Amino acid sequence: MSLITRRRLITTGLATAAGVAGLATAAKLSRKYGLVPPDCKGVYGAGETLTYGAERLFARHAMAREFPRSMISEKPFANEIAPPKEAFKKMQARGFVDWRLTVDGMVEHPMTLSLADLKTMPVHSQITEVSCEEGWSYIAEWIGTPLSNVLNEAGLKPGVKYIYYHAVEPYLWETIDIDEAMHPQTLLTMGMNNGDLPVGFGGPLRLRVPRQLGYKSLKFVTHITAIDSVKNIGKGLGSVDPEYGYAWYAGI
Ligand SMILES: Nc1nc2c(c(=O)[nH]1)N[C@H]1C(S)=C(S)[C@@H](COP(=O)(O)O)O[C@H]1N2
Ligand SMILES: [Mo]
Repeated sequence: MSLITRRRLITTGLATAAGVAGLATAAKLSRKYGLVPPDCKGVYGAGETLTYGAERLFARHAMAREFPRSMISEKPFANEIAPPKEAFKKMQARGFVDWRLTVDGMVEHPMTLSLADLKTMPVHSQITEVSCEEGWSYIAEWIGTPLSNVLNEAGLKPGVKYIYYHAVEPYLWETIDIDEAMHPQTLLTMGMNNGDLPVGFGGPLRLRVPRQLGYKSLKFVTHITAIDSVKNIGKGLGSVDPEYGYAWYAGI
Protein backbone atom coordinates (compact mmCIF):
# COMPACT_ATOMS: atom_id res chain seq x y z
CA MET A 1 0.00 0.00 0.00
CA SER A 2 1.41 3.37 -0.86
CA LEU A 3 2.15 5.76 1.94
CA ILE A 4 -0.41 8.22 0.63
CA THR A 5 -3.06 5.53 0.69
CA ARG A 6 -2.01 4.51 4.17
CA ARG A 7 -2.30 8.08 5.39
CA ARG A 8 -5.72 8.47 3.77
CA LEU A 9 -6.86 5.25 5.40
CA ILE A 10 -5.63 6.29 8.79
CA THR A 11 -7.20 9.70 8.48
CA THR A 12 -10.48 8.15 7.47
CA GLY A 13 -10.11 5.79 10.40
CA LEU A 14 -9.81 8.65 12.81
CA ALA A 15 -12.86 10.39 11.44
CA THR A 16 -14.77 7.13 11.71
CA ALA A 17 -13.59 6.57 15.25
CA ALA A 18 -14.85 10.03 16.07
CA GLY A 19 -18.27 8.84 14.96
CA VAL A 20 -18.66 11.67 12.49
CA ALA A 21 -16.73 12.19 9.30
CA GLY A 22 -15.85 15.67 10.43
CA LEU A 23 -12.48 17.33 10.70
CA ALA A 24 -13.54 19.28 13.74
CA THR A 25 -14.55 16.13 15.61
CA ALA A 26 -11.31 14.40 14.75
CA ALA A 27 -9.37 17.46 15.82
CA LYS A 28 -11.29 17.50 19.07
CA LEU A 29 -10.40 13.86 19.64
CA SER A 30 -6.76 14.67 18.95
CA ARG A 31 -6.86 17.46 21.47
CA LYS A 32 -8.55 15.25 24.05
CA TYR A 33 -5.60 12.89 23.82
CA GLY A 34 -3.10 15.74 23.90
CA LEU A 35 -2.09 15.09 20.32
CA VAL A 36 -1.74 18.64 19.14
CA PRO A 37 1.62 19.29 17.51
CA PRO A 38 3.60 22.13 19.06
CA ASP A 39 3.63 24.30 15.95
CA CYS A 40 -0.12 24.24 15.61
CA LYS A 41 -1.67 27.62 16.26
CA GLY A 42 -5.33 26.71 15.95
CA VAL A 43 -6.68 23.22 16.32
CA TYR A 44 -9.61 23.50 13.97
CA GLY A 45 -8.96 22.97 10.34
CA ALA A 46 -5.31 22.16 10.91
CA GLY A 47 -4.38 19.23 8.72
CA GLU A 48 -1.21 18.56 10.64
CA THR A 49 -3.12 18.06 13.87
CA LEU A 50 -5.33 15.56 12.15
CA THR A 51 -2.41 13.64 10.68
CA TYR A 52 -0.40 13.71 13.89
CA GLY A 53 -3.39 12.73 16.00
CA ALA A 54 -4.37 9.94 13.64
CA GLU A 55 -0.89 8.52 13.42
CA ARG A 56 -0.38 8.62 17.17
CA LEU A 57 -3.79 7.09 17.92
CA PHE A 58 -3.70 4.34 15.32
CA ALA A 59 -0.19 3.98 13.97
CA ARG A 60 2.00 4.63 17.00
CA HIS A 61 4.04 1.50 16.36
CA ALA A 62 3.94 1.59 12.56
CA MET A 63 7.24 0.87 10.90
CA ALA A 64 8.93 2.93 8.21
CA ARG A 65 9.28 0.90 5.05
CA GLU A 66 12.47 -1.18 4.91
CA PHE A 67 13.97 -2.14 1.57
CA PRO A 68 15.97 -5.09 0.26
CA ARG A 69 19.72 -4.61 -0.06
CA SER A 70 19.38 -4.58 -3.86
CA MET A 71 17.51 -1.26 -3.61
CA ILE A 72 20.27 0.65 -1.84
CA SER A 73 20.94 3.77 -3.93
CA GLU A 74 24.19 3.66 -5.86
CA LYS A 75 24.64 7.40 -5.66
CA PRO A 76 22.99 8.70 -2.51
CA PHE A 77 22.70 12.46 -2.49
CA ALA A 78 24.32 14.21 0.44
CA ASN A 79 22.46 17.44 0.92
CA GLU A 80 24.99 18.37 3.49
CA ILE A 81 25.64 21.67 5.01
CA ALA A 82 29.03 20.49 6.20
CA PRO A 83 29.99 21.88 9.56
CA PRO A 84 32.74 24.20 8.48
CA LYS A 85 34.04 25.09 11.89
CA GLU A 86 37.64 24.44 12.83
CA ALA A 87 36.64 22.56 15.97
CA PHE A 88 34.82 19.97 13.85
CA LYS A 89 37.73 19.60 11.44
CA LYS A 90 40.12 19.06 14.33
CA MET A 91 37.92 16.30 15.71
CA GLN A 92 37.66 14.78 12.24
CA ALA A 93 41.45 14.76 11.91
CA ARG A 94 41.63 12.76 15.14
CA GLY A 95 39.08 10.22 13.95
CA PHE A 96 36.37 11.71 16.16
CA VAL A 97 37.82 10.19 19.35
CA ASP A 98 36.85 13.46 21.06
CA TRP A 99 33.26 13.38 19.82
CA ARG A 100 30.81 13.41 22.69
CA LEU A 101 27.06 12.96 22.95
CA THR A 102 25.60 14.67 25.99
CA VAL A 103 22.33 13.30 27.35
CA ASP A 104 20.62 15.49 29.91
CA GLY A 105 17.39 17.21 30.88
CA MET A 106 14.68 15.18 32.61
CA VAL A 107 16.76 12.02 33.07
CA GLU A 108 17.83 10.13 36.19
CA HIS A 109 21.42 9.75 35.01
CA PRO A 110 22.76 12.51 32.78
CA MET A 111 25.53 11.06 30.62
CA THR A 112 28.29 12.01 28.23
CA LEU A 113 29.04 9.26 25.73
CA SER A 114 31.88 8.80 23.27
CA LEU A 115 31.38 6.99 19.99
CA ALA A 116 33.19 4.04 21.57
CA ASP A 117 30.62 4.05 24.39
CA LEU A 118 27.79 4.10 21.87
CA LYS A 119 29.36 1.20 19.99
CA THR A 120 29.12 -1.00 23.09
CA MET A 121 25.32 -0.73 22.89
CA PRO A 122 23.15 -3.17 20.91
CA VAL A 123 23.54 -2.61 17.19
CA HIS A 124 20.64 -2.30 14.82
CA SER A 125 20.68 -1.84 11.07
CA GLN A 126 17.93 -0.85 8.69
CA ILE A 127 17.63 -0.10 5.00
CA THR A 128 15.39 2.94 4.82
CA GLU A 129 14.81 6.00 2.71
CA VAL A 130 15.76 9.63 3.34
CA SER A 131 13.03 11.82 1.87
CA CYS A 132 13.69 15.51 1.58
CA GLU A 133 10.76 17.91 1.71
CA GLU A 134 12.11 19.24 -1.59
CA GLY A 135 11.14 16.05 -3.35
CA TRP A 136 14.20 13.85 -3.73
CA SER A 137 15.08 10.73 -1.81
CA TYR A 138 17.56 7.88 -1.58
CA ILE A 139 17.81 4.52 0.12
CA ALA A 140 20.70 3.45 2.33
CA GLU A 141 21.56 1.06 5.08
CA TRP A 142 21.90 2.80 8.44
CA ILE A 143 23.76 1.16 11.31
CA GLY A 144 23.78 2.27 14.92
CA THR A 145 22.03 1.88 18.21
CA PRO A 146 18.38 2.74 18.74
CA LEU A 147 17.95 6.02 20.62
CA SER A 148 15.73 4.10 23.05
CA ASN A 149 18.81 2.25 24.37
CA VAL A 150 20.46 5.51 25.34
CA LEU A 151 17.25 6.95 26.80
CA ASN A 152 16.60 3.81 28.79
CA GLU A 153 20.11 3.89 30.17
CA ALA A 154 19.73 7.55 31.11
CA GLY A 155 16.32 6.77 32.65
CA LEU A 156 13.57 9.13 31.57
CA LYS A 157 11.80 10.90 34.40
CA PRO A 158 8.01 10.95 34.47
CA GLY A 159 6.50 13.75 32.43
CA VAL A 160 9.01 13.71 29.56
CA LYS A 161 7.13 14.50 26.35
CA TYR A 162 9.78 15.37 23.81
CA ILE A 163 13.40 14.78 22.98
CA TYR A 164 15.27 17.89 21.91
CA TYR A 165 18.44 17.27 19.93
CA HIS A 166 20.95 19.57 18.41
CA ALA A 167 24.00 19.39 16.21
CA VAL A 168 27.58 20.42 16.79
CA GLU A 169 26.39 23.82 15.66
CA PRO A 170 23.55 24.43 18.06
CA TYR A 171 21.40 26.49 15.70
CA LEU A 172 20.66 23.17 13.99
CA TRP A 173 18.12 21.50 16.23
CA GLU A 174 14.94 19.45 16.22
CA THR A 175 12.48 17.85 18.59
CA ILE A 176 10.51 14.62 18.35
CA ASP A 177 7.88 13.25 20.68
CA ILE A 178 8.50 10.32 22.98
CA ASP A 179 6.76 7.83 20.67
CA GLU A 180 9.17 8.72 17.91
CA ALA A 181 12.16 8.77 20.25
CA MET A 182 11.43 5.28 21.63
CA HIS A 183 10.52 3.79 18.25
CA PRO A 184 12.86 0.91 17.29
CA GLN A 185 13.77 2.50 13.95
CA THR A 186 14.85 5.81 15.47
CA LEU A 187 18.55 5.23 15.30
CA LEU A 188 21.70 6.94 16.56
CA THR A 189 23.56 6.17 13.36
CA MET A 190 27.32 5.68 13.16
CA GLY A 191 27.53 3.51 10.04
CA MET A 192 26.17 3.70 6.52
CA ASN A 193 26.17 0.95 3.92
CA ASN A 194 29.56 -0.71 4.29
CA GLY A 195 31.47 1.68 6.48
CA ASP A 196 31.50 4.50 8.97
CA LEU A 197 28.91 7.19 8.41
CA PRO A 198 30.63 9.71 6.10
CA VAL A 199 30.72 13.34 7.20
CA GLY A 200 28.62 14.31 4.18
CA PHE A 201 25.82 12.13 5.50
CA GLY A 202 26.08 13.37 9.07
CA GLY A 203 29.06 11.47 10.43
CA PRO A 204 30.19 10.71 12.93
CA LEU A 205 26.71 10.67 14.49
CA ARG A 206 23.30 11.25 13.01
CA LEU A 207 19.87 10.69 14.45
CA ARG A 208 17.93 8.83 11.76
CA VAL A 209 14.16 9.28 12.12
CA PRO A 210 12.96 7.24 9.14
CA ARG A 211 9.25 7.67 9.80
CA GLN A 212 9.53 11.39 9.14
CA LEU A 213 10.92 13.68 6.43
CA GLY A 214 14.66 14.17 6.02
CA TYR A 215 14.94 17.32 8.06
CA LYS A 216 14.18 15.42 11.27
CA SER A 217 17.28 13.26 10.62
CA LEU A 218 19.75 15.71 12.04
CA LYS A 219 23.43 15.29 11.24
CA PHE A 220 26.40 15.81 13.60
CA VAL A 221 24.35 15.24 16.73
CA THR A 222 26.08 16.18 19.97
CA HIS A 223 23.31 16.81 22.46
CA ILE A 224 20.06 15.16 23.49
CA THR A 225 17.79 16.63 26.13
CA ALA A 226 14.62 15.16 27.59
CA ILE A 227 12.00 17.86 28.04
CA ASP A 228 8.31 18.24 28.86
CA SER A 229 7.63 21.27 26.67
CA VAL A 230 9.08 22.90 23.57
CA LYS A 231 7.78 26.33 24.52
CA ASN A 232 11.10 27.75 25.65
CA ILE A 233 13.19 26.52 22.73
CA GLY A 234 13.64 28.90 19.84
CA LYS A 235 10.27 30.28 18.83
CA GLY A 236 8.50 27.49 20.71
CA LEU A 237 7.34 25.69 17.58
CA GLY A 238 9.27 22.47 18.18
CA SER A 239 11.93 23.07 15.54
CA VAL A 240 13.10 25.66 13.05
CA ASP A 241 11.17 24.08 10.15
CA PRO A 242 7.76 25.49 11.16
CA GLU A 243 9.32 28.96 11.09
CA TYR A 244 9.74 28.36 7.35
CA GLY A 245 6.34 26.84 6.75
CA TYR A 246 7.22 23.18 7.17
CA ALA A 247 5.48 20.97 9.69
CA TRP A 248 7.01 20.04 13.04
CA TYR A 249 5.46 16.62 12.61
CA ALA A 250 6.74 15.39 9.26
CA GLY A 251 5.32 11.86 9.18
CA ILE A 252 5.59 10.02 5.89
N1 LIG B 1 23.09 19.12 10.72
C1 LIG B 1 22.26 19.09 9.65
N2 LIG B 1 21.41 18.06 9.53
C2 LIG B 1 20.56 18.00 8.47
C3 LIG B 1 20.53 19.03 7.49
C4 LIG B 1 21.45 20.10 7.65
O1 LIG B 1 21.51 21.02 6.83
N3 LIG B 1 22.32 20.10 8.74
N4 LIG B 1 19.63 18.98 6.45
C5 LIG B 1 18.43 18.15 6.68
C6 LIG B 1 17.61 17.93 5.50
S1 LIG B 1 16.58 19.21 5.03
C7 LIG B 1 17.57 16.76 4.83
S2 LIG B 1 16.50 16.47 3.57
C8 LIG B 1 18.52 15.68 5.16
C9 LIG B 1 19.35 15.34 3.95
O2 LIG B 1 20.10 14.20 4.20
P1 LIG B 1 21.29 13.75 3.24
O3 LIG B 1 22.33 14.81 3.22
O4 LIG B 1 21.76 12.46 3.80
O5 LIG B 1 20.73 13.60 1.87
O6 LIG B 1 19.37 16.00 6.24
C10 LIG B 1 18.79 16.79 7.26
N5 LIG B 1 19.72 16.93 8.37
MO1 LIG C 1 15.44 18.44 3.24
